[in-house]
Amino acid sequence: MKKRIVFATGNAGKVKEIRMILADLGMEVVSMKEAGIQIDIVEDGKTYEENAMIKARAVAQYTDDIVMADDSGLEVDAMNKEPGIFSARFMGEDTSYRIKNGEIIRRLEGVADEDRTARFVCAIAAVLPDKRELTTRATIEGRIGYEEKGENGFGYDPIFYVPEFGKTTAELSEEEKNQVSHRGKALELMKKELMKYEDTYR
Ligand code: ITT
Repeated sequence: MKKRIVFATGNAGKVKEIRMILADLGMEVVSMKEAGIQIDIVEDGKTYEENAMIKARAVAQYTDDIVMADDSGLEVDAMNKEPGIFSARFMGEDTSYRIKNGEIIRRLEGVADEDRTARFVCAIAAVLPDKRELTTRATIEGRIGYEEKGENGFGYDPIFYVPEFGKTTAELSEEEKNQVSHRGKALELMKKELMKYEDTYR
């Protein structure tokens, strides 16, 4: 029987993007909650890859489906690459992104355009039904803007300006963002990896 993909994330913004990016695999993609797996996972890794694998392994204990997880973050060069792996926890997990984004803009007051460089990083981890493990990583380079712009996406998207588009990732359509984003590119790499292991899930 064809396996489905259980995605080990509780972030609704991620789930929406991931579903769209993985659609052409022709496999059912469900969130851990939709799969009936409700567990608290302590993300105590030191890298995006470690944290992604911690999440994927935790959920893989409860299913023989393919499990994938995403660990991602925003690195602001003028803030010593913070918040980085602590992006969700920056200023507290429950603090609104209006406040978090406002704080980053405030910390960059007086910083010139060329020094406002930043990147989104995404690591994807997968645990296959035979418990083999895979990871991929990708980034998108941009700059921190001077105000929030755009309504699409989630999290830090309204302050992440992509020079090639002349827009923030919150002003891009879903399709546009997925084509160039850290998550889009890391998942495309994961799809290629998965093809090599087709025997273990079809
Ligand atoms: P899960 O662990 O349940 O997947 P999370 O939101 O806690 O959800 P992370 O630990 O990977 O996920 O934190 C990533 C944070 O980085 C996320 O909450 C956003 O603040 C930020 N982030 C990552 N990708 C982003 C994107 O595409 N657009 C805007 N912000 C993003």
